[in-house]
Amino acid sequence: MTPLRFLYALTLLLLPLVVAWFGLSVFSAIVLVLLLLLWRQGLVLSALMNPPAGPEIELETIINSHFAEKARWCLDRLGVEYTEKPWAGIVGVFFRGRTVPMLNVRTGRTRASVCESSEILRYLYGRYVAERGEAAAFLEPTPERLAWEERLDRYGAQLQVWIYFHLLDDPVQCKEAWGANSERIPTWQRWTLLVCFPVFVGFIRRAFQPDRDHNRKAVERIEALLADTEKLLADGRSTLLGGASPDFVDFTLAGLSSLWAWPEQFAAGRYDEDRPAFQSLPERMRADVERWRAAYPATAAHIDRLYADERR
Ligand SMILES: N[C@@H](CCC(=O)N[C@@H](CS)C(=O)NCC(=O)O)C(=O)O
Repeated sequence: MTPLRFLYALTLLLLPLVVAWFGLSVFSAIVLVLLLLLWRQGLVLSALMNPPAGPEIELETIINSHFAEKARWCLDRLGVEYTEKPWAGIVGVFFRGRTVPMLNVRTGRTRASVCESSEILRYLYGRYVAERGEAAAFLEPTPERLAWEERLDRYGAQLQVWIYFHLLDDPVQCKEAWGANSERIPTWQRWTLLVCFPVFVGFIRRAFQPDRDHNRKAVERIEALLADTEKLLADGRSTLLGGASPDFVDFTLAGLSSLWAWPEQFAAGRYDEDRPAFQSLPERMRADVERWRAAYPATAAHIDRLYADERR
């Protein structure tokens, strides 16, 4: 939001107070409303005449978000220039009602936004396949890849239940994971996170219901998915669906699994100092990770290899 739009929104909020405070007449209130409508129209037209400056492509994220990592990885792989705008966890969804990743692109005189990691990948393929050819082939949405992505996205959602089951009872780690200590997050967001933390925790508990029972079911589903990837990878193939080089399904599996595999090359190492150390995570969470690494060695090795070889 530009400063002028912010000022407009603030004025809109304060207007009823001004009217009540000064005991203005109905006629004066109508004049103020008309002036505000005029101001709004001015903002719309000036935005059209002077398209906002700023990056051509911007990815709004939460640093440690696994869905953001999926989109970030595909953007990196595609090799397009973009700017990342990290937010403190929950601030964006709570106050703006949008999830991350969110891609903002300049479209002529206006800007367009795409939410949902899968929709972002579809946009990137459509936008860049003609221009980049082979370099965009890893994003081609074949029916088989799309079916796997759908399953993997559900696995990503189960992982959210699992991680919140462990993290919500550990406020220090939870705040850190949401970016409370990160210098890259605007100060106002970090303060908002600290002040609103109990409300955010309540919101997440309502949204994900990460209690013992739900966590058990989530873990069952996570393990069912990992058992299936393990079967595919058992023949020694180097990509999940058997292609010659990794595609977006591999990056989706690895990016979403970053929540438990905790790879060193997460986000290509851009946020090393903003991630909690694996050893500092709750013990029961680490126990699950060790169990998964032992039970699904081919999948764990695939994820580790993708991060080591493809995410530098
Ligand atoms: N299905 C969505 C899931 C996105 C999602 O759940 N994102 C989480 C972070 S992993 C989020 O936006 N949380 C809200 C927030 O922290 O602001 C996608 O694929 O993008």
